Amino acid sequence: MTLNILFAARPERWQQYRAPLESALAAEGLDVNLGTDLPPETVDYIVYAPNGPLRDFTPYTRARAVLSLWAGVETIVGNPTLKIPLTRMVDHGLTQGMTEWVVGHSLRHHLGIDSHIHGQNGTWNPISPPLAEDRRITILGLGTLGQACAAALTRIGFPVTGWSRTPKIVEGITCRAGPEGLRAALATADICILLLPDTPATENILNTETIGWMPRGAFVMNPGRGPLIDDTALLSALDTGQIAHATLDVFRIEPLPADHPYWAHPNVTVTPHIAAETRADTAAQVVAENIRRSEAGQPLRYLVDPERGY
Ligand code: NDP
Ligand code: OXD
Repeated sequence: MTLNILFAARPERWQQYRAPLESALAAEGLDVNLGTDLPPETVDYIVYAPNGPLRDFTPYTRARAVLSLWAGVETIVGNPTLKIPLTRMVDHGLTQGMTEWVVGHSLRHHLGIDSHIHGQNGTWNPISPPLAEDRRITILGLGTLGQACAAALTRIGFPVTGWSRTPKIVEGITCRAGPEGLRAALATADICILLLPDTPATENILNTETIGWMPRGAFVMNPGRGPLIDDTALLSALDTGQIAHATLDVFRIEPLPADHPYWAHPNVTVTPHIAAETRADTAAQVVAENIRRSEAGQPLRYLVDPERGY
């Protein structure tokens, strides 16, 4: 049977994904009709990315699942017209990219690299940075990406604490969980990395009170989602020195408006939502495998729980 698969994303994504999806679906032994404009009542699966044309899922009466190309699903999970299973993206390229971004920016702050890049004024100032074992890192969010980053940072020698919604045991790191575990997790956050999803429970998780729980002069890195941070509280903590520097990849409004105070702040680094990009080749394989599983009556992988919102 030929499966009708709708690709619902921004037009430029179609150019990027068409060939990888076609070959990954064929490799799974699936006979498909893949397109961007199929009659809704004929569609069997929807491959989805934010900012595309699809808002109303009601006409897709036959569709069996929506497969997100993004790990973060906050733009779709609360859509009241979505009544079928939704999967999120878990993909090697995404995980490896995030690990590299997190390790790179952590080492920048840990080693004080900026002072050598920007401080070449003829002064010989041989102050050595501490060893990794003396710089504590806390990762808020201990899922696919948080755990991968924790493993990489631990290998370098950083003592890592992770915080999640449900209790966990992860070898080599200190695990804290739930609202009652947040204060202890932040108390050792010389560097704090946000890898939480954007849900009602995580909005403004870094605010005036919780930033105050962190050691003075801590570094904040947010590759998670913009709403995790109360921006006013962060700017004020940067001004008082409670936070030494914030490296931010994600924002409430993207692209970050040109007049946003983050751009001009000397202790903020903005990266344009590039911490981890879904790579078409590997992501297409994840999507194809899930469609094959669904057709074989096996459970979908990486299912989103609409109640939890991630
Ligand atoms: P996962 O779903 O695998 O992990 C989410 C983690 O957050 C889990 O450990 C979960 O806890 C924890 N969590 C969720 N809600 C709470 C809460 N209320 N309190 C405490 N912990 C909570 O997601 P990923 O690791 O794959 O991705 C994380 C986020 O990274 C994505 O949602 C997305 O927003 C962002 N992202 C950003 C990218 C970028 O380029 N900047 C690229 C890809 C993703 P538990 O384990 O108990 O469920
Ligand atoms: C994602 C992202 O969620 O790129 O995949 O932010």
